[in-house]
Amino acid sequence: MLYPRENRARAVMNLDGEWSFCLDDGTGLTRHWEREPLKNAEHIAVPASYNDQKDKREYRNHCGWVFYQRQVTVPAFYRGQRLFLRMDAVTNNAMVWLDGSLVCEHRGGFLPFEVEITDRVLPGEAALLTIAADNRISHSTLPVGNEGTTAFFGSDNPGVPSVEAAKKWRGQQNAPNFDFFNYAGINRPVRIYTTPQRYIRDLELVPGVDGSDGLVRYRVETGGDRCSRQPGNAEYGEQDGNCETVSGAGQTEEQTGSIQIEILDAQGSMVARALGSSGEIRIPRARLWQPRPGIPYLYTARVTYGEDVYEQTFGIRTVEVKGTRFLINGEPFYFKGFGKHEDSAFHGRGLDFCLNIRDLSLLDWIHANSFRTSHYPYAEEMYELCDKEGIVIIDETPAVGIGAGEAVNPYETFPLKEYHEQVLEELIRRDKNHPSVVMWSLGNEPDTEHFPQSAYDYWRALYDLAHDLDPQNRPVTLVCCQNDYTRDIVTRTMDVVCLNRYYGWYNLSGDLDAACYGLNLELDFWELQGKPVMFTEYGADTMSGVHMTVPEMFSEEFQAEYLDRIDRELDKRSFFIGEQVWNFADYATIQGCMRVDGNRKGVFTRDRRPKLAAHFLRKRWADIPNFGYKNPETAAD
Ligand code: BDP
Repeated sequence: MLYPRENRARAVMNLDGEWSFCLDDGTGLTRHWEREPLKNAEHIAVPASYNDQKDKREYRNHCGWVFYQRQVTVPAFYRGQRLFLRMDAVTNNAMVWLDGSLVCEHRGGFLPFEVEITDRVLPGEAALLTIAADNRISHSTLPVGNEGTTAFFGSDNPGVPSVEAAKKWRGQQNAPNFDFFNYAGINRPVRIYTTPQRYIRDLELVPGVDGSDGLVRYRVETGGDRCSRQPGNAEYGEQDGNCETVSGAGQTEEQTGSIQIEILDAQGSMVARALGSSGEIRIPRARLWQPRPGIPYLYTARVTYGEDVYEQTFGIRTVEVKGTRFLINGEPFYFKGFGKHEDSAFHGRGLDFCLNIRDLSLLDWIHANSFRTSHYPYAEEMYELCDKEGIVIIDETPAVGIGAGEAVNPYETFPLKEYHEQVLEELIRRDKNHPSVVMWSLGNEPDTEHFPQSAYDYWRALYDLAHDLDPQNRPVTLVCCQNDYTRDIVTRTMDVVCLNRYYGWYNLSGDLDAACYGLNLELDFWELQGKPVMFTEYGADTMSGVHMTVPEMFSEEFQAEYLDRIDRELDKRSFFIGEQVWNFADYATIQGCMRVDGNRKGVFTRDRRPKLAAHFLRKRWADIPNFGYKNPETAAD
C-alpha cells in the first residue's frame, strides 16, 4: 500500500486537528450516532490516543466503542479525480461512515486502511465523517486480551474474588495480556487523497548488487483500468467486504506499456529508466544505503502512468543471514539499540513528529544503530525517518500475548491464525520498500514451551508466509520469552534467534554473579545451534533519581551495572550479533503491583532524560562499530 504523497498529479487533504468525540454508552451503534452530529460531544485531538486527553477516569479506562466526527468538504476543483479516504491507524477496530452510510470497516489497530470515496462525496459540498474505534481486546485480537479462564492475573488469595468475578460484577473491562497501556482511538493521521482516474496503486522495489552496479527489480500495480463505480451501485458490500479499491487486474498491453519508471539519484538527476509494469533496472556505480554513521544513500523511483505520478525513495542494500552472521551489504552487522514503544505524555500512542525526531536524535547521541518496533508496527513516518537517517529496524507484528500459562494451549484456544496471516500480509505490503527494515518479527514472547508442537506448527507456517510475501526476502524471526529453551522447538528454527532475557531482574533478582552464571549456561546451549543470536530485550526497572553506593535493584547504579555485567558476557560470544536493551524510555502500562507509574526499564525517562545507564551505553557503543565487531574467525570464546 502506498503512502499518500502530494505531487503534480495528486493532492492530499489532511484531516487532523480537533474533532468531536463521544464515548459510547452502549447505544451508539444501535441508535446510529453516525447519522447526525454527535450530541454532548467533547473536543478531542487527532491524531492521538483519547485516553489521556481529559482528566477523567472514564477516558482512561473506557472499554468499547468511541465515536469521532467532523465535517469534511472536498474542494470543488477536485471534481473528476478519484478520491480515497485513508486512515493510518485506528486502534483497535474501526467503522467509518460518510453521511451516515458505512463505507469501511477494519480490524486491527496498527496498520493503515483505505477506501475509495469518489462516489460517496460531492466535491464542493460538506459531508459528515464519523469514525468509531473499538478498544476491546480478547483472545481473537492482536495484541491479545485475557478472557475467562485464561486471566493472567487470576485470584491471588483465598477469599478474594478473581479478576473475572470482579469484572462480572462491575461490567466490561479490558484485561491486556501484555505490558503496555492499551491506548486507543485515532492514533495516526486521517487523510483524503486524490488520484487521476487511472492511477498507480502499488510499487514494489527489490534492490540488489552486481559488482559496483545496483540492480533493482520492480513491479508496478495500477488501478482504475475498469470504470469507477457510479453513484447508485456503490453500496458497501460490493467490495468483498474489504476496504481496498478496484484493482488494476486485466491491464492491457497498451496500458502497461504506458508505465515509465525513472531512477533519480539524491541530487535528483536521472540515472536509469525503464518502461513497463515490471522489470529490472541497472544503476551503474550505485551508492549503497548504509546504517549510520555510514551514509544512508537514497534513490527515488519516479513512476508515471498516464496522468498519474508517484515517487518512492528506496535504498540499495542487501540483507542476508550466513552461518552465525547477519550481513548488511555483505558485512557482518552488530545491532546496538533498544526495544521501543510509541508512547508519550498526553498523546499516548498518537503520532508525534517532534518526539520521533527527538528519539532519533537520542539514538544518535547514544551511538545506537537500530531498534525493534516492539510490540506493533509503528507509524509510517518513523520508517521514512529511519530510511533517511540510517537506523536499522526489526519490524514487528502486533502479535503479543499469545500464551496463557501451562494449562491452556493458546494455539487451540485463540482463534488467531487467519487474522495473524492477514496482519502479517498488511505489514509486509506496507513496509516492503523501506531500506531501514532488515528483519520481520512475527510476534513477541508467545508460549513456545508448553505446547511445543502446536507452537511449531503455528509459527513455522507464518515464517514461511513471511518469506513468501516479502519481495526482498528479508530474514524472519520470532522474539522468544525467557523459557525452558531446551523444550522450545520454534525459536531455533528462525533465521535469527531473538531472545528476551531477564537474568538478574525477574530471575536471580539482584544477584548479578548468579545471573551471569545462568546466562552462560543458556549461551552454551545456543552456541551449539549454529544460528546468529541476539538480545531483543534485557533490562532493569530503574527509578530515575534513586542512587546508591552499593547498587541494589531499582537504583540507577544497578541498571548501569546490570548492563555492564551482562554485556561483558555477551562480548565473549562470537555468534552473538546484537544487544537491544529493554526499553528505550519509560512508558505507560497497565497498573499493577510490579509497576510504579508505568514500566521503568527505560534508559531514558518518559520525558527523554538520560539515566545513568544511558551514559554507560553511550560510552560502550561509541567503541562498537556497526560492522565486524563479532568475527567468528577471530573473536575470543
Ligand atoms: C517482556 C515483554 C515486554 C515487557 C518486559 C518487562 O516482552 O513487553 O514490558 O518483559 O517486563 O516480557 O518489562
